[in-house]
Amino acid sequence: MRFALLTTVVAIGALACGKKGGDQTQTQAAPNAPPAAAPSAATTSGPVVEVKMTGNGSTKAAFEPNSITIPAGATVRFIDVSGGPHNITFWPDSVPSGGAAALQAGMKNTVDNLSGPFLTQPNETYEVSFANAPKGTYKGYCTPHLTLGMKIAIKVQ
Ligand SMILES: [Cu+2]
Repeated sequence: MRFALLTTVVAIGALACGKKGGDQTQTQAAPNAPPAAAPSAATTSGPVVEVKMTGNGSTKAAFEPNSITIPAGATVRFIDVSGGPHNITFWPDSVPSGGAAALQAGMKNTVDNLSGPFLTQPNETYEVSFANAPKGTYKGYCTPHLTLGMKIAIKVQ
């Protein structure tokens, strides 16, 4: 009787182990998922050009530099250095034909048409991908500081 009980316990133990093994196989399959997150890296493919957003919070605000030339497919990284909140908004009628659609695809979390989110934290960044953006000049401004002349011209070569 005692032996019979032991055998049963061992049998259940073996069953449990078998089940665990099956789970491990499933868990091992999971690491195949991370590569799916890779496409997010594609948004920053190509060269990255940095532009600082500066100001003193009242009378001065600027993109530095306020005129840049970038190669086709580049990404512009805007950095909130001081005097925020800042953002980047493009005048839809200032961009080359087809440029608005390219910017819409290259701008995340927009708050309005071709208008990026407001950066409030020091060193907070916002990237605009010019992937597939036609050559030409894209004119933009910072919504809170347009009256202070915070504008930028980005020329895509
Ligand atoms: Cu600003």
